Amino acid sequence: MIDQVERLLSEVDAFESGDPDEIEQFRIRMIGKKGKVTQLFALFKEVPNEQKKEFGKKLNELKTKSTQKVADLKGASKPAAETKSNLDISRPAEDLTLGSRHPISIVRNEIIDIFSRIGFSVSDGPEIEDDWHNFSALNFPKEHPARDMQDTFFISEDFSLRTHTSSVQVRVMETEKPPIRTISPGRVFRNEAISARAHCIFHQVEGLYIDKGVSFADLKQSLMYFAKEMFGEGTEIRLRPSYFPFTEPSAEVDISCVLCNGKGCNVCKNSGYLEILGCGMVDPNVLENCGIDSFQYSGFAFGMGIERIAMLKFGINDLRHFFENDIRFLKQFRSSI
Ligand code: 2NL
Repeated sequence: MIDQVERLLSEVDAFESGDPDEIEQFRIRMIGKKGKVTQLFALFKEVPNEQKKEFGKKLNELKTKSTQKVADLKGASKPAAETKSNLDISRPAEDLTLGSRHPISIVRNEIIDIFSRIGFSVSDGPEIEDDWHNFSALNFPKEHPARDMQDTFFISEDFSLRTHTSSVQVRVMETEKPPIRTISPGRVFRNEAISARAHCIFHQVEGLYIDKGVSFADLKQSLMYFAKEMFGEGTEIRLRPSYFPFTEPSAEVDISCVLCNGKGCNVCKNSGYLEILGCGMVDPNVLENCGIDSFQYSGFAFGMGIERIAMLKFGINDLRHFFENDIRFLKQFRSSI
């Protein structure tokens, strides 16, 4: 039995490891509750009397050496605690886990970037608006359905949540002199049932350009530049006549389908085109309402839903994804702006 203790002692001497799991296995085998040391202590009474002294001594040695070995190896396997004297101030910092931008922010920033390259500034305004800035100044007739409770969130008799960011541009026209070249991105609110295609809160960018001699050709050229920058050089645009209370003439703008390049697929419903925005020449009544002489000045304006642009750009088929903040959706988007 003394031989057995001696073999274990040389095993302890020889054991080396930096792996915490291996060290723990060794500790359990030697000095664990059912380990070798415990087993051998239990056999003590069976040792012949004349060997008891030596056996006891060796066994105690086995216990202390094993305990010491485990403590030494465990200490060495842990990185030394950083103290003031060994602090490495040149060590690169640990990686920060970065979040990512929301796809609506990515597309909004890209729209701002594109229009700022052709001289547009960014304007901001309140989300709670009075009737004048949201409707009356923009030529909405008194009986227009948009003024109805069904379509607009009213806060009081006189105030509502803005239904478009044109209200911001009315404020710009009232306070600044032409030339005016500005876009207004922001949240807008409409009293609609939530579905894959509609939401009661969404995001818009409206644009306004007022100066002497601004024409429909300027409007077309600016929107063609935008479409090509946003969706690629090969993108074509098409204008269809439309109606808005605040522009005359008005048009809706389509781009050649981003998926089939105009050949026809199920996204463009075989038309080859996708609608992206509405636009027109600012109605002279609107200019006059905002204190701008409509005989001297003309202007164009346009409005687009950021969600719609983002859905086309990223191939997203349900508007509700933008508002649910599911991390599996959000983490797919990366951007440089
Ligand atoms: C759409 C259509 C449009 C405008 C917005 C505008 C603003 C002022 C004066 C005249 Cl201050 N017009 N904005 C013009 C035409 C269309 O938006 O479908 N938006 C999502």
